[in-house]
Amino acid sequence: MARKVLIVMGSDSDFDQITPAWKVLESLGVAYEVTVASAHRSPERVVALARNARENGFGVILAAAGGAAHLAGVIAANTTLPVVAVPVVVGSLGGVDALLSAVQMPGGVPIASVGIGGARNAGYFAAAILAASDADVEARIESFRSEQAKNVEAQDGRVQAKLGKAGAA
Ligand code: RP5
Repeated sequence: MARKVLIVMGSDSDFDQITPAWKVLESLGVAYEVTVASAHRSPERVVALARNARENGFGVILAAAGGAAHLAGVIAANTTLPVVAVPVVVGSLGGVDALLSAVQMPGGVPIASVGIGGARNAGYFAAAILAASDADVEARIESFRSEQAKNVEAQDGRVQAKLGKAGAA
């Protein structure tokens, strides 16, 4: 059975910033579930989600949080599934704190991270992780990439038309 993506946000205030992740997953036909759990406000819930994620059919976990953003690290400490942090823009440091928390994990319990506010790429990355063992998802990613490339060609056509020239390549 196809593996799902678990999307955890540290607070419902993260909702708008993480929404692009599941929009991408929907566009690629990847199953997902979304939940709120906080590493410091509901630590037992975070641990339970992480420990049960594999047997609940998940293949990768996205963890969206701002501030000290220890959510992804705590999840990773409680599962061997791949965990991807999504640093959220919040507070006086504007997401830099969340990014650094994610990419500076001490050795032994790794997490990956997208950029600040990188929910869209988090969706694509989660799909790519599942695509390593799911040919259907891989085919949909290929199809998306092909459409994206066609869109760039169309952009070039418009730019060349503005310049009054034919394309360079
Ligand atoms: C983090 O603290 C959450 O992920 C959120 O990004 C940030 C602020 O949370 P709220 O105070 O808005 O609930 O844990």
